[in-house]
Amino acid sequence: MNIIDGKFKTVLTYGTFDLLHYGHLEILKRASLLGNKLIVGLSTDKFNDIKGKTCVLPYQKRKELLESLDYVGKVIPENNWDQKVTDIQGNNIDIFVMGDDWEGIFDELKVFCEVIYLPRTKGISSSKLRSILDD
Ligand code: C2G
Repeated sequence: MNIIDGKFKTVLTYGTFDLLHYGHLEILKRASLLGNKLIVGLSTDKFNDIKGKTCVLPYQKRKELLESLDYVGKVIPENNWDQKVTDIQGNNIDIFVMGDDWEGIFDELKVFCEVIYLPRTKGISSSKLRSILDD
């Protein structure tokens, strides 16, 4: 139970989480501490194409890595931009969390749940890691 108001709180976040790194761990850990269960909407390979994101690791591998983290309660596929409300209602989400590079983008979700943007971890990104791998 959540020690503040005794209510079990479920947190939701989304991302590609390619080449899982400490910036991802930071936001996932902090998101998980906002509630009792963290659900991660993981962008599928097809949705990454739509997002225009190249990925080193396929969905299954990225999912496996996320599921190995104690503070990740469940991983669901993110297939499109428009599934968030359905996911929030379908999973009884109390808090929606994203890094502040998304500040304001998802404010319309405040109708359905709390929306919190957490500071992005500086100095690390999947694209930076990909460029090192490509050298
Ligand atoms: N992140 C972070 N610090 C970094 C890198 C990423 O806090 N150094 C956060 C991002 O702000 C995001 C999450 O980690 O909240 C996942 O980042 P990405 O895998 O890059 O996902 P993104 O492309 O932002 O996809 O519908 C939402 C999208 O699926 C989000």
